[in-house]
Amino acid sequence: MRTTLIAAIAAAALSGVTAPVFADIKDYEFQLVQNEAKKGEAIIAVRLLNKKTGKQVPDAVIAAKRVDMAPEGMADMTPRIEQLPSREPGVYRFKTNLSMEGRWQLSLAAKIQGEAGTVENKLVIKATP
Ligand SMILES: [Cu+2]
Repeated sequence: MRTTLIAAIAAAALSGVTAPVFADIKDYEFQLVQNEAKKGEAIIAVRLLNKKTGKQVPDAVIAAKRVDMAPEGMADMTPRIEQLPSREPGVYRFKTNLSMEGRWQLSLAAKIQGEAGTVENKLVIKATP
């Protein structure tokens, strides 16, 4: 009985017809607009993308944000980071101070309207001289 039910669910999932289409939080991803910034005060722009549709996703709520220098073994270098108003739907902007040349890690967590779960990404941006 149980195996029959599981087989039926598997068959339905494989057919892709009867199974409802769920958007998955894993379909969303933050991407840097630019991979490099000049050392010092910087505005970092990221786009939030729905990888399935290729569309940018506006109105997400940034639940957590952090910048540190973990990629250079300096995880305790954590400058302040502040969210700035968006100028383009689906593009989120942050102001911070990349006080040292090298690779910095931007960690973001966001909630998306109508989706369960949290998008979490770590992005590496290079501070240049
Ligand atoms: Cu450093």
